[in-house]
Amino acid sequence: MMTLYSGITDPFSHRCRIVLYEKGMDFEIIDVDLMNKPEDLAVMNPYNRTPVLVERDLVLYESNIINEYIDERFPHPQLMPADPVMRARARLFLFRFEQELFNHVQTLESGTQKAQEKARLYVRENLIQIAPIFVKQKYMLGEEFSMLDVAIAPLLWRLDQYQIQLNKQSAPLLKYAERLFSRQAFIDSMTASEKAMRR
Ligand SMILES: N[C@@H](CCC(=O)N[C@@H](CS)C(=O)NCC(=O)O)C(=O)O
Repeated sequence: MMTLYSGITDPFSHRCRIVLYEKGMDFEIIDVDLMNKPEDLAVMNPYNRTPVLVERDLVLYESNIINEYIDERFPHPQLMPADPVMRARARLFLFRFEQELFNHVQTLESGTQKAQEKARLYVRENLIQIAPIFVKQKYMLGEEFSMLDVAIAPLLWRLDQYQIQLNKQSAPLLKYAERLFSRQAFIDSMTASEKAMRR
């Protein structure tokens, strides 16, 4: 059985929880308090961060790497595209999400006021840019839910918490976000602390 060491408010762990619930197989989640990390976290992950996935003698860290492993190990429903060209494009998108959005999470959560303000503006601009995608399609890659939707969902859930307000032109993105939040796997994936982030 897979065991996920998961931060209770950590957006990266949230991504892995979503995939585990989308797959509907057996797994165990160990809640990690990042203010009081268990000693073995640093043994499993040299960066001493969550999430970490353990399956027998396999120990993985980095949310996107964990998620691709789960997707390959339990192929239904498949979350990475089957076609190599589309899969390569999906990986490029995942990389861009990290660069333009998720690399700012730490600042948004614990940076100085000035750094937070700058990060908010940067993330906001990048989200506004992708909003038009959802005028024509339901999900990031088209009509099917995929790993890209998994990757971005925890950030969209935290917009209020990070005090990021989008403009009117971003309405299609907010509608898309509601579509993600209404999925059963997304609802099941949340910790009590995450549920309390949005009313
Ligand atoms: N790139 C990593 C980021 C993981 C990460 O930054 N985890 C944070 C939680 S928000 C963490 O464990 N921080 C604790 C620390 O750095 O002390 C991933 O995708 O898994």
